[in-house]
Amino acid sequence: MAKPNHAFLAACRREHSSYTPVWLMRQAGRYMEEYRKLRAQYDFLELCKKPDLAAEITITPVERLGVDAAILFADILLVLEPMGVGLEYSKNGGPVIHHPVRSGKDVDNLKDFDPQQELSFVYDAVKKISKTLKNKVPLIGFAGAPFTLASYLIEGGGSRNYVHTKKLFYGTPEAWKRLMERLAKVVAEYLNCQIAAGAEAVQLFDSWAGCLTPTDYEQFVLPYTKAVIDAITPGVPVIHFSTGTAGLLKQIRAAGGDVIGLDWRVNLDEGWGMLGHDVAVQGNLDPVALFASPKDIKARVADVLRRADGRPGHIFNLGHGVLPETPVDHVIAMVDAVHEMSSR
Ligand code: 1CP
Repeated sequence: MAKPNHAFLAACRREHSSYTPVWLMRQAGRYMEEYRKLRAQYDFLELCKKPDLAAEITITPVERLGVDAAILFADILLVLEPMGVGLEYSKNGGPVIHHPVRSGKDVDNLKDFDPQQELSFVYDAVKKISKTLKNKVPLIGFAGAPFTLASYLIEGGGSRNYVHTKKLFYGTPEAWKRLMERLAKVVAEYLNCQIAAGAEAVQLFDSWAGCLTPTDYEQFVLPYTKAVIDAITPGVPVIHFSTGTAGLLKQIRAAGGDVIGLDWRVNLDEGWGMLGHDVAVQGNLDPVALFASPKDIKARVADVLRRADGRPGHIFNLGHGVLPETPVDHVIAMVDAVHEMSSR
């Protein structure tokens, strides 16, 4: 059930609320002792595939930190496994794709699958979480955006320069188009299944879009991200997240989203000004700022809030995920500071 007066959902809709809502990307993860303990017993993919554990990992930080939204514990790369590319997470958690896609033939050899059936463990987790969180905070579902997913499929893991990815769209634009169309279709279906199971908002992670030129983004990425966003169940807010895209904000906005993510490389007021105030924003504290003293954290929170200027439609977050070594008490100090200083 939607909670229409909740601060997080109100901000997604650019409605007023009595304080600025806050949550953190990667709030369920390695900086928390509770997570590390579970992780010592289970492989990462196993955790994702056991709905009881995924639900527990999702809910623990909500209770511990006092944040205004939960984010499903899962990973953007889960949708790649049923395509038959050999997804594995190495000991340190970094993803590896054993059979990367490098040609049109590789694209055509990807397995077709039904996201409703093959990823049912995700929706089971969403159902369990929604039941537990009822009347507390909204649950955010998520998926990788087509470009960021394609970059992992093609590079075989994380990358610095995205050489293979760019070579595919420069050299074989037809194969690129086929790949992006398939990813867009799968991602939209996957997100709509999460919504049907109880997710009240969804975030599309285009974490690595910042490596693109504005022209390449427009030609090779924008149409597919837009297709995903346009296909999302009407009425459910979409957060469009990316990093390093201060020079791409016009294009990111054109691709869509009710809320646009801003990272710390742009001042929040300037970024919001470039996007236009008829869209909500999410961000944008530097994740490394959480290693500063609680006094300094408070000052940096104050600066972000000052730049948001009390306008409706600001969701406080980091500009990217919380880092594994972050002290939990500093995270709590940040959440408390946002609530205290934005209270109105
Ligand atoms: O060892 C471990 O315990 C695994 C670490 C880990 C965790 C906790 C991975 C591997 N994924 C996750 C969970 C995860 N991933 C969530 C859970 C919800 C949350 O608390 O936010 C989410 C939303 C993601 C999304 C994700 N996975 C993104 C987009 C966000 C971002 O950080 O940019 C990306 C790029 C991934 C790929 C991925 N999966 C895991 C890692 C370490 C990575 C990044 C690797 C890289 O830098 O290329």
